[in-house]
Amino acid sequence: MGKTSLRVLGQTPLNAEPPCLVELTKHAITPLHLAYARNHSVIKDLASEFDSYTVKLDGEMEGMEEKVLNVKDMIASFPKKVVVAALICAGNRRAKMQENTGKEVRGIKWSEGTIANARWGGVLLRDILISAGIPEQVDAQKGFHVCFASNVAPCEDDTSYGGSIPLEEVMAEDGAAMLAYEMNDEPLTPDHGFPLRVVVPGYFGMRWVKWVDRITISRNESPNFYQQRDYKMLPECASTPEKAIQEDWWGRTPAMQRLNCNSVVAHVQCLTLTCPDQKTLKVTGYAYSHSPISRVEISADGGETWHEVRITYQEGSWSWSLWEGEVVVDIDVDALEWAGHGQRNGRSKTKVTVISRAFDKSGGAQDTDCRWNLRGVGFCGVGVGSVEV
Ligand SMILES: Nc1nc2c(c(=O)[nH]1)N[C@H]1C(S)=C(S)[C@@H](COP(=O)(O)O)O[C@H]1N2
Ligand SMILES: [Mo]
Repeated sequence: MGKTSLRVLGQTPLNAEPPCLVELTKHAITPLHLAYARNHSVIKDLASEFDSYTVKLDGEMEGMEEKVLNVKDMIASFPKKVVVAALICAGNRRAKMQENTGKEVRGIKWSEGTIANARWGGVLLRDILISAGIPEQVDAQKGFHVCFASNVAPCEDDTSYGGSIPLEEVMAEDGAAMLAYEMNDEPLTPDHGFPLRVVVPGYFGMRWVKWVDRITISRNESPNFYQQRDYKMLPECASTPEKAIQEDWWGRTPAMQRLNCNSVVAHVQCLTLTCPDQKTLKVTGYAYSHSPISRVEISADGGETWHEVRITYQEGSWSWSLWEGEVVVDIDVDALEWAGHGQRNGRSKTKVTVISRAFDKSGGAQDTDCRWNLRGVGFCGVGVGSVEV
């Protein structure tokens, strides 16, 4: 699938992420060859079915009209919307959660590369739903959910793939929930959902249903496994899969929906080599939240002092934010040489760790106390990077 630059964590179904954060964060818009792949089923190549591919629209809302939309007609008849938005897996940083807590988490041990900031082209779901008679008044939308489903292939844990988000979010006038047919100005590739995928900016990746073929307006969230029994930040006491089921933690815990505030250190570099007892470190990384990032800070002393960094890229309301900044650290040269017993080869160096935290424009902050959860989802402990100086 042209994903040879990715580190493969699972072959069937294909799950893979870019191996190098320096490379990933070099690009404001993630090129296709660095866009991670996350699949709960085989990847269907639907090219030969494009002409007859339809999306069924139905539901239990009074006054709405059931429709079967031919994708080709839909693309031709609704205005095209283009939006930059970051697609992020809820399992991003899972390995870090396990590393930080020392407790086993269940799931693919993703590092910090399951994020793709892309330009999505498609038709607004709002336009489609209005054409089917869904009311524009917020009052009438409350309590309903838009359930997306893909029935093209059976999944690991369910016969189909599905997920939902609240109807008001889809209908928001300043929103951009869409059925996308383009990624980075090219038709979607099979692995990213050709011919049509859901794009819900500000929401976690599992709601961005690929190969979508049914949209249902319902009073309930999607009944699909991936809405009900996965992608929830279970409390720490739900410590085993059995306990989670017996004590009904899946039923009692809300589904993850909107992105949480998060930051990751991509690279720490030592800038000055001349002065032995003081080093300037250059630090880069990315951050995201459900609303635009307002500030990112770094610390080289374990969180005692924080320094604001520059945001070097942000586009519209839903892109990731790239950032870079410098921090000066004092090096205790005497302690170093003592520790090395006078041996200089390598032992005269010390490791400096830099951590990061982010804030967003809605007043949210990265919840760096983030605890362990069974499925290792939503991890947002401080971003961490280090360098030998
Ligand atoms: N039909 C379908 N849609 C899906 C999935 C899937 O397995 N099947 N995976 C979801 C998850 S968990 C994520 S993170 C994103 C990944 O999208 P990508 O493979 O285009 O990067 O797609 C979402 N949509
Ligand atoms: Mo995901």
